[in-house]
Amino acid sequence: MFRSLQDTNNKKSDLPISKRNGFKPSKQSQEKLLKYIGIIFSSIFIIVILIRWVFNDTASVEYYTEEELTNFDFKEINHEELKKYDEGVEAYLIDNEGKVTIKDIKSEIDQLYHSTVDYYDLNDYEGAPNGQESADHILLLIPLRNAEPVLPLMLKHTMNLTYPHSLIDIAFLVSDCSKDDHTLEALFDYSIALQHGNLSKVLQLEEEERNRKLKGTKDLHLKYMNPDYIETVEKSFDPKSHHKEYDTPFRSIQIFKKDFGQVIGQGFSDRHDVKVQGIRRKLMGRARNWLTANSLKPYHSWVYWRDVDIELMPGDIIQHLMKFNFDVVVPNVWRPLPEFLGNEQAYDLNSWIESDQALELAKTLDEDDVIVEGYAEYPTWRAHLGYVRDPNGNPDEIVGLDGIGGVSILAKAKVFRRGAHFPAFTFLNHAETEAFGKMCKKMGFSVGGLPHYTIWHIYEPSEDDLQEIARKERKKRRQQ
Ligand SMILES: Nc1nc2c(ncn2[C@@H]2O[C@H](COP(=O)(O)OP(=O)(O)OP(=O)(O)O)[C@@H](O)[C@H]2O)c(=O)[nH]1
Ligand SMILES: *[C@@H]1O[C@H](CO)[C@@H](O)[C@H](O)[C@H]1NC(C)=O
Ligand SMILES: *[C@@H]1O[C@H](CO)[C@@H](O)[C@H](O)[C@H]1NC(C)=O
Repeated sequence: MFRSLQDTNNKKSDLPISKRNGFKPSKQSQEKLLKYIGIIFSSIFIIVILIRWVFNDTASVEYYTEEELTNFDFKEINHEELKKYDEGVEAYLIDNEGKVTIKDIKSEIDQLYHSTVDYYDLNDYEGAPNGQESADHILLLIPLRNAEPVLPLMLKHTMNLTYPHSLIDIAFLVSDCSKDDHTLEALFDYSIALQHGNLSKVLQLEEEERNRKLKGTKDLHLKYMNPDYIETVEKSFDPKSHHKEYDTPFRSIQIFKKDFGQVIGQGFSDRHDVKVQGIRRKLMGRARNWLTANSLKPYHSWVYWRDVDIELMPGDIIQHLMKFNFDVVVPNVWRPLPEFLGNEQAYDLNSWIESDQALELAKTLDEDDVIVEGYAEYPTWRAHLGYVRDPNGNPDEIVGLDGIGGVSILAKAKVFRRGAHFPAFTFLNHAETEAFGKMCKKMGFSVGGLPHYTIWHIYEPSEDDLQEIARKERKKRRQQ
């Protein structure tokens, strides 16, 4: 946080920031402190030399030799003892006697923080289509609920991002997890490993341990998936294919916890009942708004939203989505299916182009009713991004959208600064991300989707699918 301006100093500004008028954004506070210490020591040294020169009488003046000056301030430092204050920050406070005050560190940092004045010209953080070259800062936002089992997957994807990690701040929001779920604790431990640069090692050891326990048994449903897809997944997670910044820590990670009272279960069938969709989506909207409001900093140019449960996603997705220079843009989201169900399926039906039929339908509904896609109750006849997909289509093709899904959204930060959000109430008969798309359109922002650029959601077998698989297994056993 103290470094908020470090990487953006080279940006142009409209205001006359120059050495001449002395108006300069402040730098990191600890740096400043060390600088002052340096100045104090050099001043003492110069004064001592001056006094010696003026009086030419060394005996009456107390002074330090050059060697003492360069040595004595570090003599009393107990590095072992100081280590515990070093979780991510260097917190050595040294006074001009060379003494280290440990117990005051917290309050002094607070004082230093309150003594700084930061300046941001918000025109500098508009977001550019070649954001990597202009060193645009990204805020990566991930909401989580009962997500413990998918944390390793999600974090591997995070590390797989080739956008410079030093330009990415990550913020997680953990809400309403059940008693037996340890999302928060696990996320905390993994995040520390991630920032230490050894998360891939930690995950690898965990996997080896699990494989030893389960003796290499795989999930039954994998036998029924398309072998090509399974092979692609295996290749994608092969450590040999990691890019060179894979283990590089991120600029920062923040974890927030807040419960909103989600009463609906996080099981697949619970989540997909039409009656609960409206309530569920509004609660998700609240969660997303809390997350943006707490984590968006003035130096962010882009915000990238990700759900936890993605299985395959190109490492350069941020750069790819950026280059269209849309205010809001989403990829296509599909999921694999067992071969007996047709191999694959459009997953995210929340990204769509509005239709006359749906506008007519909305007129017949109550003001507070929420239309949800993919349910017989609401025949909308909209064009879904999911169904426009051609596997061999041009991944650079973009179409305008009205509603969008939340699995993977890249938006310019200014969209949120201007007040767009994820409605936790019914807005134009929609809620959450679909309402966000509609709201952005109404506010004059460009909203688009890439029909032929696809990321893959994990496949979680439904109760029906599991029963079908069990039936097939029994049949196989009978035939043996
Ligand atoms: N903070 C928070 N996160 C949630 C909540 N419900 C779901 N999530 C997370 O939000 C993301 C989307 O949740 P899903 O349940 O997958 O929502 P969905 O995408 O509409 O449903 P599926 O597409 O079926 O997965 C995931 O990363 C979840 O872990 C919630 O109540 N609070
Ligand atoms: C990861 O790094 C931390 C801090 O350096 C260390 O405590 C931990 O043992 C390391 N874990 C592994 C598996 O290397
Ligand atoms: C990681 O990124 C690479 C390069 O874009 C991609 O081929 C691979 O599929 C990604 N990994 C996963 C697990 O999606």
